[in-house]
Amino acid sequence: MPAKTLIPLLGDQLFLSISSLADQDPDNCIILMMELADETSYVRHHKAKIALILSAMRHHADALCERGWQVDYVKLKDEGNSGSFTGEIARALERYDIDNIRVTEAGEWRVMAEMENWGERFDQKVTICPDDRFLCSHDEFANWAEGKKQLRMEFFYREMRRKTGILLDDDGKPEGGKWNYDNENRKPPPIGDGGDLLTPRPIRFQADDITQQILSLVEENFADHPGTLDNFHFAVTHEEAMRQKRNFLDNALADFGDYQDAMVTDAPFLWHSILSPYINLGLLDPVDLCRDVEARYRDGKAPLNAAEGFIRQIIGWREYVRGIYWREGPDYTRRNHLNAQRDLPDFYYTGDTDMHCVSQAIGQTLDHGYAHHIQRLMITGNFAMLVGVDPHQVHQWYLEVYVDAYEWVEAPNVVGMSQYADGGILASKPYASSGAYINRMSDYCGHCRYNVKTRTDDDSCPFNALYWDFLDRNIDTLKGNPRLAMPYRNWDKKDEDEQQLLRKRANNFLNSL
Ligand code: FAD
Ligand code: DLZ
Ligand code: SF4
Repeated sequence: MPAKTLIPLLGDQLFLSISSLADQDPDNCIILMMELADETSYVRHHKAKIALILSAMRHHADALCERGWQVDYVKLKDEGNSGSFTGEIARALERYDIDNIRVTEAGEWRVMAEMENWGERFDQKVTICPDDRFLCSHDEFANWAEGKKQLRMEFFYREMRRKTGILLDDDGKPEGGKWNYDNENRKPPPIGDGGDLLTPRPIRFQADDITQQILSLVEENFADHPGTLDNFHFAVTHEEAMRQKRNFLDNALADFGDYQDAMVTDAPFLWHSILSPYINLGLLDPVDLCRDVEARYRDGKAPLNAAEGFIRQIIGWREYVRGIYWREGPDYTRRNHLNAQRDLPDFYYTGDTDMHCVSQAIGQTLDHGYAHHIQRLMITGNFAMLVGVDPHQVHQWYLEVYVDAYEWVEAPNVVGMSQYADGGILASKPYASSGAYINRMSDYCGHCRYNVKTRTDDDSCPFNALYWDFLDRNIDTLKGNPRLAMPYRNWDKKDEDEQQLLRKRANNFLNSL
């Protein structure tokens, strides 16, 4: 028997044509999939996140076997499981006659550093293949960024539109005449007079035997991790992820554009796709998805603001944040431009706070491992930044609690976009807001014990005083930012008494945390 190729396949590489498998002969390869203590525990992942990944891994192993691949699958509790990628490869090399190792690059610095050691650690030749699930390679992003003072997503996104031809007309011009319909993505929630709201729902997939076993495994081994499995409804196979994709295209896409930023009490999903967990795992192809969305627009089934708004998130934001992550290096998650030092409040793990917006966003996060973009940015992220939580703790929390969280996508969104801890590489100004924004975009304030209209009373919305206190506290660092000129002018216009009252209200609140 000739020696074979060993192909370690990581838990977020569940893509049937992942680069490590391309052009390989199934008869000459052993695919190694590993459930590992290192990966299940490098942060305290939400129980649903572990369940989704392990169940999807087991289903993917079956799908590969059906296609003729030989898969060696190491389960979490298998005897001798060393708990690490390196340890399991070493054990596999004892089981098989292997002459080379092929792997697709990892999605984060921590695992990439481990992978880069394999060449020295093992006698076999190691080939690390680029991850071509992304449109923009590392080199391409570096070339685009080269020499630019500011790396703005909008210009990167236009390049990706040109590269794919998505939503371009025959002359290569943007469909409808504009590249970006962001200002048509901001309608408040369409709640009727009776408070009624009909929204589409993500499919709730039934747990099969494999998923049932995983749910028990997670309950037994990760009881102290945040979140619950009570609502576990995720797709765990390629076919199920495709069904959820069709469900989104048929029932939610058309209104996605209008209500992308809206927030509603007890309505966690609204018109969002709930596809990020599957795209990030490899169960769905992001560019195929964008082409499906474009087709719905061209067939007259979705308006341009919905199609463009959705496509921008994927070939724009998603690719752009990945580029920033790899460009900025492994210390990115330790950045702390505003020198914020407070500990993350305990209620981030319980949702137990009188601030209704925060309680809603955290509550649904613990229930489902999901919150949509504006909840992550303008509720939990905004609050953490206003009160001055250490951004590394904020980063850890986001990495734990969202089922779609992998460092390459989570860290730029949290450290850069939501906490401004990278000093403005990703966002041109901090996404700080008072309660007025939350009131405009949600029905939350009507259900809250705080008064969103006032600023300095004991029952005033905490976001209001915290917003001014944040600007005041960070005046030396932020005042020179031209995009903050207006808020600072408004702060300067307040008389000393009002400034003192705002500081006092903010401090009372901060002391109560
Ligand atoms: P939709 O609203 O339906 O959007 C469609 C798709 O666009 C998503 O599935 C996702 O693939 C992509 N997308 C949208 N916005 C972004 C973005 N800013 N960056 C990258 N992709 C985007 N996304 C993750 O996938 N993992 C994370 O860990 C993550 N952490 C975030 C943390 C913060 C503080 C913020 C502000 C955003 C974060 N996002 C993250 C981006 C975004 O919130 C999620 O992708 C989105 O909420 C997923 O839900 P959905 O599939 O219903 O998205
Ligand atoms: C996130 C995760 C978890 C919870 N468990 C595993 C696992 O047991 N085995 C595995 O191969 N991958 C897992 N992952 C995903 C990895 O952490 C991910 O592949 C790395 O973060 C590199 O992107
Ligand atoms: Fe949130 Fe303030 Fe509105 Fe309450 S009043 S829901 S704390 S924004």
